Amino acid sequence: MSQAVLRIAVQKSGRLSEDSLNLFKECGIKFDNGAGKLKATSSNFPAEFLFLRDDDIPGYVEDGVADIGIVGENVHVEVCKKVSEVKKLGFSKCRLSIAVPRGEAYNGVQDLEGKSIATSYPVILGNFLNSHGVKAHIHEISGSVEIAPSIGLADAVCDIVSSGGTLLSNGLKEVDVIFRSEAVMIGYPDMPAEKQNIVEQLLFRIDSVQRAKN
Ligand code: PRT
Ligand code: ZN
Repeated sequence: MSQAVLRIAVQKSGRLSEDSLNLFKECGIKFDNGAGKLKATSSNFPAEFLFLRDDDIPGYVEDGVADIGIVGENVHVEVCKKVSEVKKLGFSKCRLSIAVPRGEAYNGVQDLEGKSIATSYPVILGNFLNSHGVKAHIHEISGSVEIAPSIGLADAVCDIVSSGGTLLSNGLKEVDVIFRSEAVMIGYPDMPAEKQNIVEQLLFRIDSVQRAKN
């Protein structure tokens, strides 16, 4: 009988990649992720790594092509796939915030009534507005969201903020934090027992690494 191998989806290159790879390395899991590689098999742990765009990871896990994956909680919640959050990982922390032009007054979410808001996160923003009974036009764009007010595309933006530097350099101010995010491990909900077992071993190692740091 062939031994089960856990397929792990990680971001190929971006803000999650380095910390994701370091996490596995700190767990003592060896693999070769040489430049341009899309797949790597560990030499000392029953795991195989798939290097993908972060947006594609929840779908791969939902389809069972990957068993687990690492994404930002913002992506996990936005895409609403049938995958479960297995563990919060504590890195790639950021927030999803509303920002308006610096010179404009903002006294609360009700000020967004009737306004147009540019975002790449229409689901999370829509839920936030609904929960406050505010009706606004959500303008979905996939990138360079912060430029929208200055080119007349929207009155406000809802985007990921980390240092705040990008908002500042685009003449915007952060006025409401609507979601706080960090990297999370997501998993296929109906994993066979032998793969579940490998996930347990991995989680045990991650816990030890995290405990040693605190
Ligand atoms: O290519 P691929 O699709 O895989 O990557 P991506 O470009 O979609 O994602 P990437 O690598 O930028 O981000 C991956 C994840 O990192 C996000 O989903 C978040 O969970 C998390 N993260 C943490 C961030 C940031 N910090 C961040 N600062 N994601 C994006 N930003 C962007 C933000 O969109 C804005 O343009 O950085 C800018 C703001 O940064 P500050 O520091 O100027 O506030
Ligand atoms: Zn992406």
